Amino acid sequence: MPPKAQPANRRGFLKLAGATALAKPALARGTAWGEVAPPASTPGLPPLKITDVRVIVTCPGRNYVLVKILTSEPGLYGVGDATLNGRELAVATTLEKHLAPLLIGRDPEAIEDTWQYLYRGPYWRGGPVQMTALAGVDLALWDIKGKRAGMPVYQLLGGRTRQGALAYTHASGNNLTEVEDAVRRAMERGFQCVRAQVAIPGLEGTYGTAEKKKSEEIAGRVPQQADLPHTELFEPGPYLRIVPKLFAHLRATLGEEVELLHDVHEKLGPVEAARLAKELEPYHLFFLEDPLRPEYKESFRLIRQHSTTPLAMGELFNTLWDCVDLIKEQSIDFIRCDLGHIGGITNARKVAALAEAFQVKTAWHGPGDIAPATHAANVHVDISIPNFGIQEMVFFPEVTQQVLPGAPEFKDGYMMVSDAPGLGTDLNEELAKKYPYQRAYLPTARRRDGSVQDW
Ligand code: KDG
Ligand code: MG
Repeated sequence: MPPKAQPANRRGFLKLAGATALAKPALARGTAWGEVAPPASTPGLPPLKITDVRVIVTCPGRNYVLVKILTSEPGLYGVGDATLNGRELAVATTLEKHLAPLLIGRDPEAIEDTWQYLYRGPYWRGGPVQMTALAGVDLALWDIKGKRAGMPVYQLLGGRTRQGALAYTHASGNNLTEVEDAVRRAMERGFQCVRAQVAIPGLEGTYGTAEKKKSEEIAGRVPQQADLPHTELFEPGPYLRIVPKLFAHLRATLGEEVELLHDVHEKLGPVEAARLAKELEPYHLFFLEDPLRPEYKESFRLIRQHSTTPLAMGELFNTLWDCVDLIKEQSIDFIRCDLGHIGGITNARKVAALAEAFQVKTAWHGPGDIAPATHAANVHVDISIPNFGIQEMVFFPEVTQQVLPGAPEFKDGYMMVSDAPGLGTDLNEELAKKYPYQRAYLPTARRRDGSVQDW
């Protein structure tokens, strides 16, 4: 016989209530909501749930990984970018096999809760693969929130602080005059700020200079034809001799007005980087980018002690915590994380707020190997924070724009984001199928003696 449901007297009832409370103690304290965050309580709107998570890997010109999150509201979905150049399938698998099952049924409006759950929940946190997957989810959720609110994401972040994001493009060449010509072309196109890279004499395919095409017309500089990595050569001596000559030439021929930048791409040691920063001082760079490997943050002090060339760092960082020391010591002037590799807008706005407190500006990574959704996210953050510095940009080829429409537009030296609700970017799923994934790697680099060098 089952026990009677009703207690015989009040004392018995209290006892039973107590027993129930003991059996579910967390519920009684209001902390046992379970795995799924509480339903949305936006007044006037029905609760919303994630109903499907689709991961699309496509190669319209180069490989991209997209995350499409569908919701219980018919027609309401968000698209995020989860591209990690050369490791696309690792991120796609993480999303499909590990994150998607955790997302189904959750409230897409609870972005911060979902971020914390996916970042801290698995115990194994961080790293480029997981943080890129997380960024894909994060961007899709901000896209959904904006669409639901009928607002572009920058409005959700506090509204405009500026009309557009000051942009820089790339110029490169095999010798000083080729670079000069490329900078002039960029200036004619409306750029006030240009990153300049030159080939190292005697070494094949220096970083940033491999292509023969006008660098500002292609999405990224890394050719993806080869299905195995090709190897470039690097030697610090010739590199350190040619780069100051490049900037002396550019200042002599182009004058002081154009803002010039240079990417070291984490290739140098501390003393070499300090020497380069010091020798570039007379040419007043807007910034010298990523002079050291991300493991060696303390070595930035040495560069600082020897030069006033502004420093930027961060495209290989994966979390807010990677940025903390450099920012709080004011060892850099620009933090340039990749929103697509540090977990999206949710983490980037914290990086920006931390940087604001220490007079550091933002310069988010904006190469061709992240999809238009991340470029749009960059600009939504850029135009809604007080301490924006500059935005790297590329022009996507026609085929990429057809599959992934809505990239921010370039106007008179600035990047403009659309006022469409959400991020303003989308994915043409049918067309994406026509461009299946192609195995491709970033190049690697070696010294002349055959030893491994950072690319
Ligand atoms: O995939 C690697 C590229 O994103 C990176 O080499 C681009 O350094 C880069 C930059 O500054 O755009
Ligand atoms: Mg770079």
